[in-house]
Amino acid sequence: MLWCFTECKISVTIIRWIVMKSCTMNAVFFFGIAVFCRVFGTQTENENLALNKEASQSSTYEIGEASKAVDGMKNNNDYHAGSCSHTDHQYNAWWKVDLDQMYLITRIDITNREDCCGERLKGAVVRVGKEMTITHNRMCGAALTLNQVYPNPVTVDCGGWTGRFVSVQLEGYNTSLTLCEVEVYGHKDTENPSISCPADVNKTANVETPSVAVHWPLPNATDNSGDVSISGSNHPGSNFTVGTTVVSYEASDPSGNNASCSFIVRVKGTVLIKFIYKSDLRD
Ligand SMILES: [Ca+2]
Ligand SMILES: [Ca+2]
Repeated sequence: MLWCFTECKISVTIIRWIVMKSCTMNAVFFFGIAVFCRVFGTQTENENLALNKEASQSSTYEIGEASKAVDGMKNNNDYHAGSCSHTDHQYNAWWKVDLDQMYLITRIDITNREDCCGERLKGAVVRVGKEMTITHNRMCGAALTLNQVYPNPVTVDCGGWTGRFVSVQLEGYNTSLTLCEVEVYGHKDTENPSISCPADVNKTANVETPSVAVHWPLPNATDNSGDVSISGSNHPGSNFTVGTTVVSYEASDPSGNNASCSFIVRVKGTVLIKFIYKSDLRD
């Protein structure tokens, strides 16, 4: 055993720990708690990404500021202990947290109030996405049923959707939204999409129509996030003039990871030869 330094990347902060490390086993012990992590690796799935992040809500009732749902304390048996968010009684009450960065979100644990009124969470819709306007983001499953809001925590499966904003909203209900804690788990997406382009295309044009429309199938692109967009330098069906053109495509995922591919469009020219018969000649 040796005393040495190891760094573990946690969210956007690199915390330098003095640890007792077995340099042969790459096992790290921190104050007696065994933690295994890769040096400069990504954060673990056990990190609550929402903890102390910026939260907001549609309105605030008494001491129930939005930040109380991400303060790391639950106290779900006593709202007056001051660890739960609480909106006014209103239609479509909402709460959201800004995670600062995009993450692949696997699950969200919601701690519901248990000293009273827990049934108010029935019908809550959880959304994840990149948009500040929460209704533009994807729903994680269906609205919560009465059976789901007990017992704590209420676990919502987000299926790995990518997002920066996580929201809870009582869509279509006229009541208060109270959340004693919202924990968000997932990880950054560091994986590039994959994309494959079609084969090169060869076409022929002639002197009377020096450009020709060229068609090709769109590239296949996939990503671990299940969400990939494609952009290209040219569109299928575009006119190409005689010569060689490199057509390139780029695939992007919501976290900004990219991949590209290309293929070549070759257009050959032909000479139009007209035969003039002797009988057609005139003096
Ligand atoms: Ca709390
Ligand atoms: Ca990706």
